[in-house]
Amino acid sequence: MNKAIYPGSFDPVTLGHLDIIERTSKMFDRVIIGVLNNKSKSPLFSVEERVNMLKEVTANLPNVEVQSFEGLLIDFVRKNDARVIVRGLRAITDFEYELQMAQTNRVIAPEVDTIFLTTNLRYSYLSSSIVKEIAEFDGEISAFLHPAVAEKVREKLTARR
Ligand code: COD
Repeated sequence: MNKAIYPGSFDPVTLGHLDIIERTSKMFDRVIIGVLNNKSKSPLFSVEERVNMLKEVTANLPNVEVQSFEGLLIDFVRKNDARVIVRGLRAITDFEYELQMAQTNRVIAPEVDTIFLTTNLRYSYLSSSIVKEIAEFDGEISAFLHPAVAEKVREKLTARR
């Protein structure tokens, strides 16, 4: 089976991520979204919340599955018996980090390749961090997020005040 892993923090998933997921789901038989549970960071949403949001917004894509992972990405890729990692590229600023990661992962696991999808121009400026900053200051976030995710961000920030 032709399988791809799309890993990330997804804190929270944006329309930019969703665009990459939809396009990837048309290219592969199966897409596994890997949500990093990074215990050294303090994300806005817990890993369970991020996984649940991703499940909700990808429910219309039958070949997409969502899992969390800890530790090395390559171990997660191997555990799922996949050979391809998908990453999104927005601008040259993403490129250096992405290239370093892809090359390092390839040394660790030569059987695994990383492929890059360039962002949809509509979302080329979009990042989870910017959306969280706008929401912190009560700005309008509905242009950047699925409505269900936008609602969860508002609820989370209201609960934290
Ligand atoms: N348009 C298109 N793509 C986008 C957009 C957008 N608007 N926004 C984000 N993306 C892409 C990103 O470029 C990325 O490819 C993907 O979507 C996910 O983005 P994030 O920001 O949620 O995820 P990251 O970059 O924080 O994920 C990093 C990993 C979790 C993949 C990385 O830290 C990792 O692999 N960690 C595990 C430990 C490990 O193996 N380390 C060694 C790596 S060499």
